[in-house]
Amino acid sequence: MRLSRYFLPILKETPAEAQIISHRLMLRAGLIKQASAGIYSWLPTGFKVLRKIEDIIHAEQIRAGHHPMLMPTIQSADLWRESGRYDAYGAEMLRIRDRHDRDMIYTPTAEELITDIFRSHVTSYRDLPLTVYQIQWKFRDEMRPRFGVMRGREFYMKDGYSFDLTREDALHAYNRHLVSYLRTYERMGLQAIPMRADSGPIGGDDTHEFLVLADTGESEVFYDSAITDLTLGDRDINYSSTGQCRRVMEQFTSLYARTDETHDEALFNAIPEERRRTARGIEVGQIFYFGTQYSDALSAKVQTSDGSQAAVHMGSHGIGVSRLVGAIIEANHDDKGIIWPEGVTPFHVGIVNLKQGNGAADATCEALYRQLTGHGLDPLYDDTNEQAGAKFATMDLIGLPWRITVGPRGLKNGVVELTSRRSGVCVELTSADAVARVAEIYAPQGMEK
Ligand code: P5A
Repeated sequence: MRLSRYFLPILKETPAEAQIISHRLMLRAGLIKQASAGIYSWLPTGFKVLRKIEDIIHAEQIRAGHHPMLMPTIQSADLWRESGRYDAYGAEMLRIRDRHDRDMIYTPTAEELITDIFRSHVTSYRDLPLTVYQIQWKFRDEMRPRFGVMRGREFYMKDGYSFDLTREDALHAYNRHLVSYLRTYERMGLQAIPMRADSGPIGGDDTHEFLVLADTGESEVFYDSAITDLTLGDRDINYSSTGQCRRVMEQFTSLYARTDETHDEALFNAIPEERRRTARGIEVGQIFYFGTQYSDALSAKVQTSDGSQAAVHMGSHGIGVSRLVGAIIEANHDDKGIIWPEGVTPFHVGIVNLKQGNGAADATCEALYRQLTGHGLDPLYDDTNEQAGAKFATMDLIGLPWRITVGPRGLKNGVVELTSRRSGVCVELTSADAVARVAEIYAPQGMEK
């Protein structure tokens, strides 16, 4: 993309209404614009990041054997009355009346609708296990929408639903989700710690939240510092292996890590003092096992091998897709702006032309642009007539992980500069080597897809 043709509405001033850094940076870098309280438009650069996050989620869900689908945002109140949640959900649920005076709702979650689809089509234990998911907008009329996309009213969520014949199978689905979520967050450059949590209005016995540590997080968390040493890395996971998923799950959940809702002072104090940590965290996902709560209420049964009818065991699993954009920025920024992890960056590399209109500089930038694009990369070329300082400030603010700087002085020696946004380290190399280096940096991600 050429910046002169792009829509990147950068704000010079820090918006007064934004209280936390990610919200400020999202507004300043032209990622979002508030439409009304807790409701945002996603401008082109923000939308690119959102799509990158979605792509990672889809890839990891499909790898775990789950099927993508899509359900409507507006639903009839009838199913919610059947489950008992129409009244129970309270003021957070946006209730709408259509022209025929029928009660409708804007979906805050979709357990009811998916259970209705399930009971209409699945009648035999032979069709189990089954896990489907969607990435769809949700609405919760939060009392205090705040911190930008972190606590929105309209927000984008991955919501998955699993159906199993037995509790044992359902627990495998739970563990499989826990493991696949760890990989999903790691690919976004985040460490999200699974913590035992409270189930709230979703219900259920077993639930873990995934928290990214950040000072601005809304939850208070208590954990054993040893947990932050754990990573999945490039461990090969066989998602159909009950034993392997359980072992990884146990490894990541055996150390103490809880939110304030489930915190147990006595257990916490049993951790060696030097490893006890109290911090704040952003909840970027939550998984639930709730047994037959919804299948009993909505009569979702299958025929078992002995011919009897059994209510299915269910779980649901959520990732806060739009919230993740804010969470990633909270965890990756400095005083100049955002520092995108490579997995979610809106553009792979920025090209800064220090002297627009200089023949050699223009020609080198054009060639770089062509060659990077030829490698399947997505560069952002600042071809505007701004001063060098302003161009650097823009690149630093929008946070592309790599920048190639081209100027007449360097070109006299046959070199351009390649700079890492994160470390600030800058190397001089030929433009061909710069292209090869950037292509190499992104190669492993290309292969994962
Ligand atoms: C799981 C999927 C559920 O709704 N039902 C379907 C279950 N879980 S949850 O924990 O309530 O939400 C899942 C994730 O969505 C994000 N989230 C939000 N993001 C932005 N603004 C909000 N108001 C908001 N509410 C929830 C969180 O990341 C949460 O973990």
